[in-house]
Amino acid sequence: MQENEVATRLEAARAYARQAQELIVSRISGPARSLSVDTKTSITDMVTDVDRAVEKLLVAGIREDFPQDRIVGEEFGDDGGDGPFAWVVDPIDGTTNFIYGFPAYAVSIAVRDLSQDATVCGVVLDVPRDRLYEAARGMGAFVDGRRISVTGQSRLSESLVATGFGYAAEVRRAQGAMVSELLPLVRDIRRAGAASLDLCMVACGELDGYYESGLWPWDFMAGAIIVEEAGGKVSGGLEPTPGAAMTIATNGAIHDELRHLVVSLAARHGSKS
Ligand code: LIP
Repeated sequence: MQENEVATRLEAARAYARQAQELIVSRISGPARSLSVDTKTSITDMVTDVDRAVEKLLVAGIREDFPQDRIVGEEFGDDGGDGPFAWVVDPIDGTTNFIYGFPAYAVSIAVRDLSQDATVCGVVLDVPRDRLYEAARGMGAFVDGRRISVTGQSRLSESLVATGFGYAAEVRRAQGAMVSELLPLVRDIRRAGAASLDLCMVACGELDGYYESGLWPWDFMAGAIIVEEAGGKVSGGLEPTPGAAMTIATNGAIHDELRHLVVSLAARHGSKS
């Protein structure tokens, strides 16, 4: 029964993500390209009319097909619902990239079973690369239907590690200080600008690890189940589970070492972990 409920939602999530992709692509194709851009928490934190239109599209689809389910989105917050499942959606993760046309932004959709307080399936659609990542608990992780898995790298010094930065200047100062100490200890650092895609890149072996403080549930929930189902590990820093304080995702082999380092650097530089 529960398995069926998850499979139905995963299938629906794929369809919603494809509809969202169509809407996004229609707004950036051809000579008519025009975005209306507002700012949110700071001048660096932007949102467009496309983010809002995509979230409305996702919410309308979910509401129609699963009227009892709860829905939480980045742009409009909690849409209500009192069923046992909750949808956590980011209409465009990587909005800054989207605005600039930098090719790293995604539609991210996670489904949670509230009775277990756990994500049961997730979809991340990388719009510029036209790749659909997905996972359901216990079923493995896939990109465009092909199974994916994490790297086997066990040395942090030979690991490619991604991170990201928040929007507040003070937070960025601490994050920058941390990354400057981490850089000499790893193979290299990447900052692509879309947390959901950083996680999928860990899942499919394009990165060995990733950490970031200050993420929201819609940034990481879908990507996190994709990493775990690809054989990787996801945790917080001091906390067991990923969250606003810290999200760490790796191939598993470097997890403890990266986590230990990130927690101690965060403590030293007054950042959250
Ligand atoms: C953004 C991320 C980015 C992260 C930012 C922000 P948005 O999401 O995915 O990688 O560093 O803090 O959360 O605002 O583009 O949906």
